Amino acid sequence: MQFLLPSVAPPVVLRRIMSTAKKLAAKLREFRTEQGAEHFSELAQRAQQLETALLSRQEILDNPEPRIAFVAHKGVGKSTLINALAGLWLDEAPPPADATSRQLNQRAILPLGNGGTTPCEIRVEAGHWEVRVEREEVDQSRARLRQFAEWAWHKANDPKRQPVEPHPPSDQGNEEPPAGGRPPRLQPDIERVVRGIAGLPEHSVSSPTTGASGKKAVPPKHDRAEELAKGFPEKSAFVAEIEKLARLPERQRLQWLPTGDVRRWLRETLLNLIEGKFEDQPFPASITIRVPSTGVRWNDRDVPLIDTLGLPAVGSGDSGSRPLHPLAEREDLRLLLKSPWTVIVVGAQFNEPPAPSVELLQQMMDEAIFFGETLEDRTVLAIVDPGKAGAGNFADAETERNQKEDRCAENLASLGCPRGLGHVNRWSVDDARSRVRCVNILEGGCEPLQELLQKAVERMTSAHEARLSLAVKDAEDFFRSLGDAKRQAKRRAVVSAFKQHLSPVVQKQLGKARVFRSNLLKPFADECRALHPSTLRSVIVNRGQGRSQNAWAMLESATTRELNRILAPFTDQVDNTSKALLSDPWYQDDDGRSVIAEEADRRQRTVEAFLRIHVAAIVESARDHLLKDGNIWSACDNEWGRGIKDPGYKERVAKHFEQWAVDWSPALLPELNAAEDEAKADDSGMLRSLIEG
Ligand SMILES: Nc1nc2c(ncn2[C@@H]2O[C@H](COP(=O)(O)OP(=O)(O)O)[C@@H](O)[C@H]2O)c(=O)[nH]1
Ligand SMILES: [Mg+2]
Repeated sequence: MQFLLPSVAPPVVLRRIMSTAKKLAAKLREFRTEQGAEHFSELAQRAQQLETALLSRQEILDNPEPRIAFVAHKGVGKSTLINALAGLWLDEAPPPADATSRQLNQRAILPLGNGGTTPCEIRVEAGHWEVRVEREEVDQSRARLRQFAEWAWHKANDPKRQPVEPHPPSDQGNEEPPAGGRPPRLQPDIERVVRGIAGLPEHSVSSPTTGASGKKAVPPKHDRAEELAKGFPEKSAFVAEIEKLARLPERQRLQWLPTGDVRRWLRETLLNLIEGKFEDQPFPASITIRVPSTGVRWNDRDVPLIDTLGLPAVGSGDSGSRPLHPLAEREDLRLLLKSPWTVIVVGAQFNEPPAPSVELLQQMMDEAIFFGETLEDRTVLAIVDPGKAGAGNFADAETERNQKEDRCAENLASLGCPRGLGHVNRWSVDDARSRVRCVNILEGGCEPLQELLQKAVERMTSAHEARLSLAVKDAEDFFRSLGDAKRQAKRRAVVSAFKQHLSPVVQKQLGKARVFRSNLLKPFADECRALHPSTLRSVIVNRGQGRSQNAWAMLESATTRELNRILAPFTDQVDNTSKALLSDPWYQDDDGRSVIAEEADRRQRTVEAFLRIHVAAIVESARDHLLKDGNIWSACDNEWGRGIKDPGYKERVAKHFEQWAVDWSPALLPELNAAEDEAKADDSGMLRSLIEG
């Protein structure tokens, strides 16, 4: 059954935002599914988040179905407020300001007060007078019948067995009876329907005669269910009998239309429904009534009001204790309150507001993530004043109401709203104050309440619009900075590819470099050994002065060759890595090419810096060896005797070697410092390890 408001055409500005949002969402989708998206998974993930935000907020605004749910413990006054808003009085005019609760209840169309608590939620919508019932799942109704039958059978036939009473207030009537105990009793509102449907009503429940005091009706002397049960020695036979009496399959009626005085007709119909009196009624899962107006308007329409199934009454059972998590077993309420178009009116009693709903507020705020990002924008607090204001130590009623509102506002602010979504700015007491109203419906409280609710619907709508605008802005920012972000993603990918490809080469060549440094003259010695003795002799005899094949030329070419052998693999690997990356289509644009070129260049410079440092070290150390280490020369000395002993010869070789280093790597010394700085800044640690190694 659909009783939703038709979609309301949004104003021009909103329409523009919504069409922008649609385009952006499509663009984001395209972006994250485009070719090469695997290369920037972080960006794609961000795009996905932005798309989800856009789509979900858009969807909310595409289907505006505002409604106002009244949530409170039983007897706080939900139904009374709704009855007053929608003007549901038997004689149209509200009762006089000095009416007692009893008079009020007798004139209200909605069942109020003790005995008027309903077994399901009641929705009030604008339209032609009508009552509709949404039926409960048959299995659920059957389970309720069975529980009732078992309870009544035990009460009649097994009175000595300890009853499981008082049952926990959260009990919804579908638990297994504990072993050894009497099955738990159903909640009174539900038992009332079950009895009605089974044709075994308790005589006192049909007339709600008790006032707001919350006192229970006097128990009936003869319980017909109990009497009937006495005739059934077998429990299962009694259960079957109750099921037979209830005739669940025959109960198919879902609609009631007015006859005679519509207002009286509606009141009677509702009372009969909640007492299970109609022969053809199912067990109601929810009741929808249509009346001329709900009293709250938005966009030229009436906003439906929902009277939710009350939370367990407070103080009636175990000395005023309230469950810490009132929504724990109320999936129905959680879903209703989660809906982004539900304005939540939390009801509080006048005595000590926001009690008894403090825990409810706390739980809602604790679970703000579950209830969605606009929870606080949809929540208001109504303090129900049943005519008590001004009776205490206050100058007048107005002062006392104000004081109660302040108290609730402080309480709301102290909950730390808005919660859960990374908000920095919490409500001030003033912010919270605009969401609290103390209402006495008999003393002109109706209009201010309507105003409060209208504002709440507007606040809720603008919150949704603001959130969509925010998502649009985020998506626009994303695309604005996408060029940079993509370039950065490319850079990160390139850097890590180079690092990955170079590090094995670094490890290997580092080993070679160490070996070389520990035995600098080995290449030279190898070179000498490769020469024919007569050639070697001529090299030495020329005393290092000839143009070719003299000793220092050999030393230098051997060192150069060794250095190249160590360094070439670095350079090759830098080239290979560049080529490999460039073969990937993702890098085949200006950005990609320049990022790779930059990184290759940076790596090449790292290698060169290493080279310079290494050469400097080699020269210094080789020079020492050449000058001081007699062993190097002693073989030559022994063999040829001449010239080698001349100290000037060694000096010339050493000097020449130094000059070689300068030629090989110009401006060696200043570069050395720069290379060291570079090493410190090198993120890969390659140069550092090269130097320190
Ligand atoms: N005298 C008086 N009684 C009120 C007023 N508002 C609510 N009540 C009584 O408080 C009780 C609230 O019950 P009800 O609205 O059924 O609470 P619900 O269980 O939350 O729906 C009823 O008996 C009302 O008559 C008021 O302004 N004046
Ligand atoms: Mg009620």
